[in-house]
Amino acid sequence: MNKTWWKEAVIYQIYPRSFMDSNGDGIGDLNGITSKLDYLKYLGIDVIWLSPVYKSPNDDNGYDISDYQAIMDDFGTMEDFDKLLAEAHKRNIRIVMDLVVNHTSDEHKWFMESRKSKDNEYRDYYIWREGQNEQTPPNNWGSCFSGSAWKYDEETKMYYLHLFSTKQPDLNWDNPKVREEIFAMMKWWCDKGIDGFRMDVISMISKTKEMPDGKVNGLYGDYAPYSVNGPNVHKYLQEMNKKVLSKYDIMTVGETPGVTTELAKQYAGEGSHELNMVFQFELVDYGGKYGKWTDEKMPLTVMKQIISRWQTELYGTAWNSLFWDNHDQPRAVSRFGDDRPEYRNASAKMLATCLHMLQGTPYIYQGEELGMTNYPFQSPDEFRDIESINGYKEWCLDGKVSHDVFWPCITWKSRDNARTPMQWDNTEYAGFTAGKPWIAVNPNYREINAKAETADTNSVFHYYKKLIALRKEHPIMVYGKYKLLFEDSEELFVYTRTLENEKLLVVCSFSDKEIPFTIPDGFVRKPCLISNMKNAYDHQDIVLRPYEAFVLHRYQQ
Ligand code: TEU
Ligand code: CA
Repeated sequence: MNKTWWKEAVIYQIYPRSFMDSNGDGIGDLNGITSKLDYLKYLGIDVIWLSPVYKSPNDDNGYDISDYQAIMDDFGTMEDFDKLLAEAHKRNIRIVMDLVVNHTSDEHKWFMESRKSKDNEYRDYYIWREGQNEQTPPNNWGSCFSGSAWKYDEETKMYYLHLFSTKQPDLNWDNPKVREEIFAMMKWWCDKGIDGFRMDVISMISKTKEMPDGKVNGLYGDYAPYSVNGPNVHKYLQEMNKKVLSKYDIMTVGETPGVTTELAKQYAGEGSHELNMVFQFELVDYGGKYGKWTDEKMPLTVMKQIISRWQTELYGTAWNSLFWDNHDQPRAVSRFGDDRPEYRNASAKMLATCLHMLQGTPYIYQGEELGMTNYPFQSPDEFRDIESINGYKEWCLDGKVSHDVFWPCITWKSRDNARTPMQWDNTEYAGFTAGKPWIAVNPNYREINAKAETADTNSVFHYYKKLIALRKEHPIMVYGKYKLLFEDSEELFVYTRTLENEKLLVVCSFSDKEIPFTIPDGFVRKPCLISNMKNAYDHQDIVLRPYEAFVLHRYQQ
């Protein structure tokens, strides 16, 4: 297996709008991020993934880009960006940009041209189709953010495709001019010195020519068979790799809804000349009662099967990316751990242990290192996210399901859980802004904040710091081979990693009860690399406390 810097790195995701506000307008910005680089350096991360900072009307908080080579007004200027990049590099921190090229904003100049007339030179940059009439779109596909995936455009009396919001028209990747423009833009950023790309819904860029109705699932037809992992996606990524990626020492991670382990080997296989790794969604897309909205919890055995399949099938052939949460997901500790006050600290550390000891590149989403929790929503007016706002309207206000039934589902999955401001200290608005924040601060900032966490050596923060440092000392954490033990347990996630004559035993309790446990032969009294409890692990039969996690290390005789 090739050794590379991005396999050994730990990546920290920043959602700039909610990270740090430097000028009191209530919106996080680039100078805010620069002011917190020392905090990130102290944590020990190697790479920042910046969610989009480009010019945008913010229909989807920057995932709707109107100019790929300019900075969003709310976030600052290109000079601020250059300063952030230089200051990060000074600290040996790399910066990976979000590349959102499945769609643009409808305010991008390409789309403003495209919609003008059928013979405009930009017409074919987007996906236009005739519908039967103004009320009947070309097919029954639903958009990710509710409603039809087609919008009728008065100007030319045709429909354009938008798999996300109506303000995010899908680009037509079959047009070679579109690809050339995107590749040129990517080179421009690489020449500036950025260190890679996280590619937004990159598995959705290639659509079939025929666009028949999809199977109705929920309220609309499913577009996936015709636009996810589509006919030319690998061809286009290989072209991108050849013309851009291969010319720079950068890393790439594809956000690939619908990816399987087999496809991951194509997208991110050693030697497939596409991407370095992909994000898979099997852990986070579990369940769904009303579209994606659900309050179902994944059984531990199911989680272990999914993780084990990815660990085993990609071993030696492709590379995993590891994450519990991001800006689109609820908070990790609330979803997979236990955010009740007595268990929050232990279960956040347990989840961190479980993830960072797996093979792959770990991603930390801002605030995860503090054990930040879901937001206690009281009313739908608190939503800021287009997906939650439209979802509430489509399912609840339009009368398909009652508020009481729907509320636990939408509050459990809402992306706004992850988007409340970073909790820096216990002053007003958690030290995020001197003004009024664009989205409410989680009221638990008085207890959960970076100032308190960095001051307390027993904190979630210091545990993450230690895990990151361990990764630098123990290549087995990066390169060791994975094996699952006790696969039928609904309480314990136990696995080993093996590298030459070294072995790690990773034990994580996902239970709020005490669980008896027999330490496998050969590991009793072996050095403990990290544990979230005070325990000697010097007897074979022990009782694990709620959410206990530890890692033992041995050399084979
Ligand atoms: O997300 C794409 C995606 O498939 C989902 O995670 C989506 O956000 C939604 O939760 C589906 O239920 C990416 C970005 O990460 C997201 O923030 C953007 O809104 C989206 O693409 C469109 O650019
Ligand atoms: Ca600001």
